[in-house]
Parts: sequence; C-alpha cells; structure tokens
Amino acid sequence: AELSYPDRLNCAVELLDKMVAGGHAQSPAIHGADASWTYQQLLEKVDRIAHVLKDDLKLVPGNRVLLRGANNPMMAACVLAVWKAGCIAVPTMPLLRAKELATIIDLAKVDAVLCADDLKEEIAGAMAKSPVPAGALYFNAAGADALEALMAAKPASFDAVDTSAEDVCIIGFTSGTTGRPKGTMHFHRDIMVICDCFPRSMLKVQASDIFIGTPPLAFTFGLGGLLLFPLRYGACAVLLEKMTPALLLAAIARYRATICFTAPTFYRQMAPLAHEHDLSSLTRTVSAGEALPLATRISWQQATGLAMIDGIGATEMLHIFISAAGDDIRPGATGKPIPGYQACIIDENGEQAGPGVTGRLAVKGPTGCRYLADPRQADYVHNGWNLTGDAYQVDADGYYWYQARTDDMIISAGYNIAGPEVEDALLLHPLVTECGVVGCPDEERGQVVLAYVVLKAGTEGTPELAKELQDFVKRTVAPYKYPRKIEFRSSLPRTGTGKLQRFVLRQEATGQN
Ligand code: 3UK
Repeated sequence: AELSYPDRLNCAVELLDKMVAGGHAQSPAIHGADASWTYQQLLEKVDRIAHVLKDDLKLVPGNRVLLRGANNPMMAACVLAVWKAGCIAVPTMPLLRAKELATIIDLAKVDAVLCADDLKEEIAGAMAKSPVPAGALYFNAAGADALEALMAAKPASFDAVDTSAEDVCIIGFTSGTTGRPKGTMHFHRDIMVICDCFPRSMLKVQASDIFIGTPPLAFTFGLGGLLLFPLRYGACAVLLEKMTPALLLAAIARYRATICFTAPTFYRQMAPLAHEHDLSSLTRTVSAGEALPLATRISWQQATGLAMIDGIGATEMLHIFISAAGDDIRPGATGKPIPGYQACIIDENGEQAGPGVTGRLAVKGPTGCRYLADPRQADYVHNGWNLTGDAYQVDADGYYWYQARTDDMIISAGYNIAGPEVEDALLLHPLVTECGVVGCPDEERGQVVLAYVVLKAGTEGTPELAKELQDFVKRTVAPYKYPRKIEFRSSLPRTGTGKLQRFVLRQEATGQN
C-alpha cells in the first residue's frame, strides 16, 4: 500500500470534489429511503451546508460540530460539510441519551450541533445541561429554521478550507462498555488511509459496487463502510434508517447491493431467511464489531455461497487492521494484518510471544490511537504499538486467532477459558440461536463458566436440554470448558453497535450468587 498524501489535504475534497471532477458527477452516490443523489447532487448539498456552518452558525476552522442522525443522506452530507468547512465532526450514536450526550459535549468542547429532527429530544436535554455556544440546527425538517431552509438560500458551491493532512477532522467516541467514554482523534490523512487500506486490499472495490449494511455512520465501522469507502472508489452507498435482518435482506435484493457490512449477530439471523430473497448481486460480505463464530461463518456460507470476510477494527485504529478475503480465508481465524499494518502477540512478561501462545494483541500502522485528553492513552499505546484489549494467538503461518477481550477471560479452577470459544461451541448446536458466556463467581473454583442461551423460536429451555447442551460442548471442545451453569433467556443485551454486553451478563451473574 502506497500511503503518501500531500501536506495540505481536505478529505472531503478528495472524496467528493475530486470524484465529481474526475468523471463521477452523474454517478449515483447515495440511495436513501426517500432520496437518491448523484455525486454532483451530493456535492451541492454539502457545499450549501458548509455555507450555513460558516455564515449562519459563524463557525471557523477547528470548531467542533456534534452530529446526530440515523443513517440517511442528509446525515452523510452533514459529515462531509463539516470537513469541507475545516471543522471537526463529533458523530454520536442515535441511541444515546441526554446524559451521555452532555458528557460528550463537555469532553469534546462542542461548538455547534447538527441533528436530525427525529432525534431532537435528547440533544435538547443535553444542551440544557451543557450549553453549546453556536446552538443547534435540525435537518430532515420542514419550516423556516430547518437546515434545509437555510441551505436553499446559499450558493451551490463552497471553497473548501485548506486544511493540513494532520488537522484533526473527527473525534470518534468509543462504544466502550464501561467507564467514561473516550474520544479518539483522527486526521484528514487517516480518513484517506482507511479508504486506501481495507477496501482496496480485501474488497477490491470497483465504481460499480453498491454498499449496504447496518452500522451507524456515527460508528467508524459504518462511516467507513457505508460512506467513505464507496465515495473513494466512485461507488454508491445505500443508507437506510430502520434495519432488521429481514429488511436488510430485502434491501440487498431491491438495490442489487454488492457489498454488505454488518455484525455477526445480523448474519446469524439473516442466514435462515436468505433463501426467501434474490441475493445474486451480493459478492462480498464483511463481518466486524465482535468475533465471528465458526458456526455463523458456516451457516452464512451454506445459505448464500459467500465466504465471509471477517475483520477486526477499533475506533482507536479508525477501521479494520486484521482481515482475510478469498483464498486467504482460514475459517476460525480473523486473518492477517492487512497491507500497511503489523501485529504481534505480547505475553504476560511483556515479551513477543510465539505461535500458539495466548497473549495481548498489539498492532502498529498508518492509523493509531490518539485519545482526547485521556490518561488511558498510556494503557492503549506502548512504544508505538496499540494494545486493543483483545487476547489473541498467532499461528505458524501468521494468522491471528481471536480468544476473548482481555477482561473476559474466565479463570476456573486454574484453567484459562475464553468465553467466546464456549459460545462458538454452543452456536454449533442446532437449537441455539444466540448465547453469551461469562465467569460466575464460585467459592470453590474462583469462577465457573455460565452460559446465557437464547433458543430457536418454539423450543423450551428444560433441565434436560441444559444437560444436552453441556454434553454437546464437552464433545466439541476440551471438556473442562463446558458451562457448569446454563440460563435460558429470550434475548441478550447488546450495544447499538451489535456487541454483546458481557458486563451486563456478569453483573447478573454476580447478583445471583
Ligand atoms: C472487537 C472484534 C473479534 C475487539 C470497529 C470495524 O468494533 C469496532 O470498534 P470498537 O471501538 O470496538 C473494538 C473492539 O471490538 N472486535 C471488533 N471486530 C472484531 N473482535 N473479531 C472481530 N472481527 O474487541 C476490538 O478491540 O467499537 C470494527 C471497523 C471499525 C470499528 N470501529
């Protein structure tokens, strides 16, 4: 990967103006539920919004703009307009409440807010607590004070602010499950880097590609996969607000999508419904956000004929850094560092570990962690290596095998047990649809393995079935790893980014004892 960029660089110009000038003006850029825009039309919206930021909100380069909206074309245009005006985007997850938004306003020193009209309520509550100097504008709205009304009065073209490649353009907040949220800063150049790494080497994106998926634009997985990557290659993005597994399948068929981005739990639920839809357009499917269980990879491949492209990414790294595609896929492994990145495993003495040893994953490359004024920077970055908080093994061929989050390793009677490995085994059972495995405090063993299990619809969770699942795990992995306790649930707690909230399960497990 040749990742060199000019010193003066505005990523919105690279992703939009240059594509329009380079022959993509009339190509489709974004399909939303109510609107479809070509590159030219998107550019015009972006430029009008940039004028509003400058003239009406009186923003200057370096100001921070909180963004809030579901996945839709206007939300995408707002992100690009913030960059074009030389400002810093602070995207927020749609599900966040006033209290969480107020924390973000304070931490990121937010100067202005652009918010979708349907998400007004919580941001208004947040701004009452934590004032925002330039105030808020609302989009996807009618009325004289809506962003759209202000845009209509502006010129259709805006001279982009001449930013440095190393100016911060985004503060991404981690979907962290515990503790104070952490803002991660990334530069204009970092945006170009992620566009030129994973999608080029793993997806081989063409201008004819149509991207679709679920991750919010407020999550860097979605921002890259559903906006930045398509624009970089003159391709097109489908942005839909309301997604369920059935709706995503129907949308893939309707838009003839070629590349899908979502999390393992979605693929798991889509696989049994896949035969009801024409998915013949689909050629690449990407899974990230949490570990891809082998059973999910297999059921997806059996249902669609597609080999899943797994990839581990992190908000701190901006996007995916270990992955594999095509003939390089090794089922069960995440893959190898993608071109441009290096990885290694650090053992408990802080030394580089050889094949087959579980240790902490360390990665290094053209993007990396820059926390916004947070002492946890020193925990994440050691000598230029980023420690992601994941326990991994590397094999003799250089493939990386996920074990667990470092804090999710279960220690039972002296054995180290990775919860996700037990989950993988349970998911191979035909009656299990979802599961979460955590350590439950135990006087004798320190911890015992506890599995929360969601069964196929119509199946009853009996003690006999619990016994059968235990025996099944004992036959599938080393017997000492079997869940000594099993609890049946109708659903499991998940974050807005599709991650299982193991800490919630652990709290429940602790409460029980
Ligand atoms: C976990 C995975 C195993 C892992 C993300 C793609 O998830 C993203 O960012 P977050 O900051 O979380 C990072 C953590 O999530 N994880 C993500 N992908 C995988 N574990 N296999 C995977 N394939 O614990 C990591 O440290 O929310 C993913 C692109 C951009 C992202 N921000």
